[in-house]
Amino acid sequence: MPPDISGKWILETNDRLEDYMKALNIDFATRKIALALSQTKLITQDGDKFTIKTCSTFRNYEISFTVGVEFDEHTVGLDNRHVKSLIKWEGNELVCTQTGQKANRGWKHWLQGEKLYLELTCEDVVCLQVFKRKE
Ligand code: ECB
Repeated sequence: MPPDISGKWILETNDRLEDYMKALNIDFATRKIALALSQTKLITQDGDKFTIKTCSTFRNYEISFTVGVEFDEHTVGLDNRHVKSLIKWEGNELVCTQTGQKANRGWKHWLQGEKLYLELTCEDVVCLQVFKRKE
């Protein structure tokens, strides 16, 4: 059985988000806003079907997918690129590869202790976010 990462999670720590945004060519002003934001993840998980909503006071971003089924992702409000995304379980890690203009792009989620981890990768940059459960 894969782990259950569903629930409401709030960002606790954020490492190298600015470098990740630079790798995605996000402009200076948007980076400064994004860096100052609190983020909340709302994850629903029903077997292989997921919805992940990333919410903030500035912008929200949502994806829905089925594990193992590639889909077209348009990162509206992030870097606004089109990628082909494929998400799989690799052991206890939920791993996404985002194929497109940017090399080595993707993310992975896993649970450790009471925390939800997210690694966001683009080119040679790895951003690490740690979330704790909200209520
Ligand atoms: C949606 C809240 C953040 C809004 C930031 C707005 C502009 C910054 C532009 C690009 C920054 C790139 C990423 C910001 C960090 C996290 C957003 C979602 C990252 C993501 O791909 O999450 C995955 C895994 O949980 C699900 O979409």
